[in-house]
Amino acid sequence: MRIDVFTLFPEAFAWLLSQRHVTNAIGAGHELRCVNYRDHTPLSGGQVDDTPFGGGAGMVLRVDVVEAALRATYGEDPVALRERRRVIALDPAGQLLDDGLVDELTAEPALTLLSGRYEGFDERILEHFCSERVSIGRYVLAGGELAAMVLCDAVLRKLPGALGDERSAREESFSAALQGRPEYPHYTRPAEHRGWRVPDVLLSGHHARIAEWRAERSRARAGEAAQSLGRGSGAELSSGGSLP
Ligand code: 6GU
Repeated sequence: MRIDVFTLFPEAFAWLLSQRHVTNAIGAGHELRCVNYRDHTPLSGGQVDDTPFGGGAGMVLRVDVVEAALRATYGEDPVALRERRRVIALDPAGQLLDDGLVDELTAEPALTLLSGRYEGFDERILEHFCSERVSIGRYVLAGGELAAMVLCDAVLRKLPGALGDERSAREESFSAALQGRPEYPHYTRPAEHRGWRVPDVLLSGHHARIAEWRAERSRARAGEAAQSLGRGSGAELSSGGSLP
């Protein structure tokens, strides 16, 4: 997997690049690169954005600047690039990121992420250079960098070898192994703290009963989560979270 993140703030990704699952993934041959739009702008003074036509607040990332950065990186017309590679704009109004989409992206050989800043992208970037728009939730962040990092984190930790123990990514919240439901509760030592006891079944060493208890707790949590969203069975938690 190779992920290229286009951003005005590549230094923001230093923390992500220092994380164990990311260094593990990179050690296993995967790549995470940042490209600064500003390094490729054809405009003077490092200009990358401009005021919106028609007036209004904020600044808009320019289409010519994004084209130059994509061309310099891939050596081809970005209109052709998106036909053979997923080029994802981080956009609060995009498709909501969930475990299913993360799995789909993890299976790709390469991803390109475009972060916007200020008021976002010139619409022609989205229309002509991107294969899709992805959002991490229905709220607005000041820029796409945190959203890009969320996506990278979620994808990279699923790559073989990224986590110390492969089981961590298999049987976790929203995974197929748990039928899309939230994960069961975990406990560790001490077995009792201020009178709060770990459920006896977990101390029993009885693997079948433990598995049954975990499945039951996972189902119960799906029900609670569904109720807090004010709707049905909890199964829809796994299916994209699109709101009515
Ligand atoms: Cl992808 N970008 C921004 N700027 N805000 C967001 C988002 C993305 N997803 C949720 N909020």
